[in-house]
Amino acid sequence: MGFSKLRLYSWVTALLICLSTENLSCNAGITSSYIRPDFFSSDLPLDSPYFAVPPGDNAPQQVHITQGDSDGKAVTISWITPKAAGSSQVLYGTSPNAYTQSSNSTVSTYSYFTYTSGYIHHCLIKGLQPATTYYYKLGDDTYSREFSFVTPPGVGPNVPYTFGILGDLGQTSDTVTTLQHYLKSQGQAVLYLGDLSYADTYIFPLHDQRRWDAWGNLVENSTAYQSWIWSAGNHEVDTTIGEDEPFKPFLNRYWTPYASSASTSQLWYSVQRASAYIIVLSSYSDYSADSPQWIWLEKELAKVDRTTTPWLIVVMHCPLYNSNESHQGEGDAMRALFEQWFIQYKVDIVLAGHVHAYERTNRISSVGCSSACTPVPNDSAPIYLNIGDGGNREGLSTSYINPQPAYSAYREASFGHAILDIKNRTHAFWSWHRNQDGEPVIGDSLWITNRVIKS
Ligand SMILES: *[C@@H]1O[C@H](CO)[C@@H](O)[C@H](O)[C@H]1NC(C)=O
Ligand SMILES: *[C@@H]1O[C@H](CO)[C@@H](O)[C@H](O)[C@H]1NC(C)=O
Ligand SMILES: *[C@@H]1O[C@H](CO)[C@@H](O)[C@H](O)[C@H]1NC(C)=O
Ligand SMILES: *[C@@H]1O[C@H](CO)[C@@H](O)[C@H](O)[C@H]1NC(C)=O
Ligand SMILES: CC(=O)N[C@H]1CO[C@H](CO)[C@@H](O)[C@@H]1O
Repeated sequence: MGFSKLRLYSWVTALLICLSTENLSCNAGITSSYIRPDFFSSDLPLDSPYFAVPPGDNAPQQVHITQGDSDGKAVTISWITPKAAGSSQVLYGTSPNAYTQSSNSTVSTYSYFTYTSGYIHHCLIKGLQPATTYYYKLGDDTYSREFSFVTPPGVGPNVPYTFGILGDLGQTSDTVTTLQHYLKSQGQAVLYLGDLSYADTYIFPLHDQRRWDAWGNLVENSTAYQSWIWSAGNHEVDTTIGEDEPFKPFLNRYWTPYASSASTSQLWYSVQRASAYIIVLSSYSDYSADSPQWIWLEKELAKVDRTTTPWLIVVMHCPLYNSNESHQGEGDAMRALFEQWFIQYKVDIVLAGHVHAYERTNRISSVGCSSACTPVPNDSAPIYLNIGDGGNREGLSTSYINPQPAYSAYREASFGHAILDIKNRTHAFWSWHRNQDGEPVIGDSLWITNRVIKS
């Protein structure tokens, strides 16, 4: 795109943002005046081989799985058939080609302006054995496809587990690099930090829903084989003039096991996986005092038993701390409400995306001081990790606050992904991998010691 077209694009996008009922700020209800700078990496074209659909007229595509209950004995398998509902069955079992069990899916579609989605299938499979490989088959006799996944080990204090951390992926050539590096890692499940397809950045057609389908196919090499634990970002809000139902495409396409953690919304929930207790929050839903999300989180934090799940991890889209000029201060409202709880309950790490760069803070707190205060070291506080660098079309956030604030331990405006390798109840190894290097090269790393269980 030429310079003047880019300017026009930015201007029209900004106008649409102002007109939409939701806003890009993390302060639910207040519109951010932030307008992105004039540089973008382009999305791959819709006919890119990375978005190719499987052969067969109505073959299942965009296959993805996620945890289906609170402790990993269930999985939800989702897929889309483009032309007809077709078979709603998942055949599965513990040996390839010997499918001893079956389960049926729900099927639905949604419309967005003139776009109508394919047939979206969600199939909840319960009663799975821990640490077991399951093979599954979708489709009918003519167009069937087979995949497999490994269930997590049973929940317990000393269970090692490796999480991949990805955020703000989009669908550019940088996205492909991030994914291909992640696929070579030892990650067993993904904690996804929000902002998936960036379909909402399109104006012709407005919020181009074909980009959701393209994205579903792009990430299938990972999402069909391991659970991605989803959180929603500002690009999932997806409202614009004439389409005012917030999160419509996301909620139709990506299920979460919210009911099993007594949540009333698909957008915030918790799961236990191995030795980790993961709390997912929604930066773009109401979280003000006494809102449903606030009430749920207050109860949820009190439920966590660190002798069973020593690792307490909070996932959200908008960071509570970052020293980046991009999106400055957007996390302040949530920080004012939740930071004291995170310290009280000794949350180990808080993961966020949104700012297109990598940053790791020291353990610090701003509790009890006004907005312009300097955070102080606090051993009970979480480390705040910002991994919004999956590679989307909006490019990197490169302008930092200088000098680097004392709370910021490491920051770099490069695309990449991170790995959280939980070794046992006391130690986890954190590593961040920038795209310019091969996957085994570590850009930043740290041994993280558990905040509660010390030996
Ligand atoms: C599940 O789907 C299969 C194949 O479409 C069908 O034969 C069966 O009746 C369905 N079972 C239930 C309980 O709906
Ligand atoms: C996914 O796997 C297929 C088959 O190996 C490959 O052709 C495709 O490029 C892969 N996609 C990505 C994003 O790496
Ligand atoms: C950490 O922060 C909490 C909450 O404000 C406070 O009660 C505690 O005293 C602080 N601890 C240290 C070591 O500063
Ligand atoms: C946990 O793993 C770390 C790193 O391998 C090791 O130093 C530590 O002794 C282990 N702790 C326990 C309780 O097993
Ligand atoms: C989003 C965010 O947390 N931005 C912060 C950037 O850093 C300044 C101070 O250095 C904070 O005031 C902002 O809140």
